Amino acid sequence: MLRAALVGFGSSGKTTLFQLMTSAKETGRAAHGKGDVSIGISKVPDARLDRLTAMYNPRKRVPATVEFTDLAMPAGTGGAAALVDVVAYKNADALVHVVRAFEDPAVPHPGGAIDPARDAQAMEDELILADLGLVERRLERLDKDLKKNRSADLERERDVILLCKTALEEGRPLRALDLKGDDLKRLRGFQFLSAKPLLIVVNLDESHLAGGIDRAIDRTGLTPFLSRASTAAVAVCAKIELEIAQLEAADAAAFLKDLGLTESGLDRVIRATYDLLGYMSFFTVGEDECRAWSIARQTPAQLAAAEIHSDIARGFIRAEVVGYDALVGRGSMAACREHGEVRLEGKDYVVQDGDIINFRFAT
Ligand SMILES: Nc1nc2c(ncn2[C@@H]2O[C@H](COP(=O)(O)OP(=O)(O)O)[C@@H](O)[C@H]2O)c(=O)[nH]1
Ligand SMILES: [Mg+2]
Repeated sequence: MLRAALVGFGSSGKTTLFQLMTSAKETGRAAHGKGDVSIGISKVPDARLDRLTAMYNPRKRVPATVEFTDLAMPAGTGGAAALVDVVAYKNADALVHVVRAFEDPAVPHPGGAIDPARDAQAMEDELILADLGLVERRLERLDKDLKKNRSADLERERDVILLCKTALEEGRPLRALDLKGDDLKRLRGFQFLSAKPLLIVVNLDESHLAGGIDRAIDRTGLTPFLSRASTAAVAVCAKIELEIAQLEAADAAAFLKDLGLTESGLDRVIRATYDLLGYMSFFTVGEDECRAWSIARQTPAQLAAAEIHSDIARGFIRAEVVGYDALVGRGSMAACREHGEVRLEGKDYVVQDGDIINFRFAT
């Protein structure tokens, strides 16, 4: 499951967005989570799963999920430094920075004037500082370990950490580093905050929507920031979209249309997160359950099987695969079989978006 963690300055709309994404009705109370940390689950909207469910009429329809974490962050500088010790932030696949663009005299901004570009950079600086702290702790430990036991692996780790240190000292986030193979794995293992892909959620006023939501982002001054590596943006009007999300479906659709929006805030934020991380879905179908699974693009079949269960990956024999369009076009798996459209693929087959897969495995 994909995990996203919310960051942002006070009163930017983090908790409002969290509620929008997870339908958590109350503030400050979590389904589970410690202290001020709230963790909630979003169901990934997917029209293809709806279609498959209509075809199979299964007992259960199980969408893919994204886990969101919200934390009441200490205001001002140092807010991010506390995050490096919060498990849900260390483990997150992506950071979602809620940047305030809405004006509301009743809700003062801790930084004074409303300035999305300033806030984006200020949070970046905090993440970088927090990671520098981690790097220094790590280096001390490594130096001690290296004195006891010089190994090639430790030496390489030290090289990578030093590379990170240089980048951070120059004000560059680690997501911009171009590491490969084992070095990239090492970097992931360190769980640095500035190494995580960054989705900027621009929290707008309704009035900003005139002329289209995409143009609204251009007007915030964030464009140069967004050209950086592994950085993307999506705009929401968190407060009003949360109100809309609590309406009946037909009313909600009408209100969204009035705002010039074709999709809900939940849909847009999840789609942007998937695009940023290069995620896609495959499906398992049957009378018992139709289910969507999320994986990174370029995932081989055996690793995709592990998403379901490690036993299926371990005992992997073959993947029976049919494309979504073929299945929906023919109307049944049997018809696809008759037309030779169900393929038997090996463990290295690269799973495609929308594949319907039945894993054959030995127990
Ligand atoms: N006008 C307006 N107010 C908002 C919007 N999003 C959040 N707020 C309000 O701003 C205040 C702070 O929001 P909250 O989500 O708690 O921010 P957090 O401190 O980042 O978690 C609350 O009173 C929200 O209702 C928005 O898009 N427009
Ligand atoms: Mg909050």
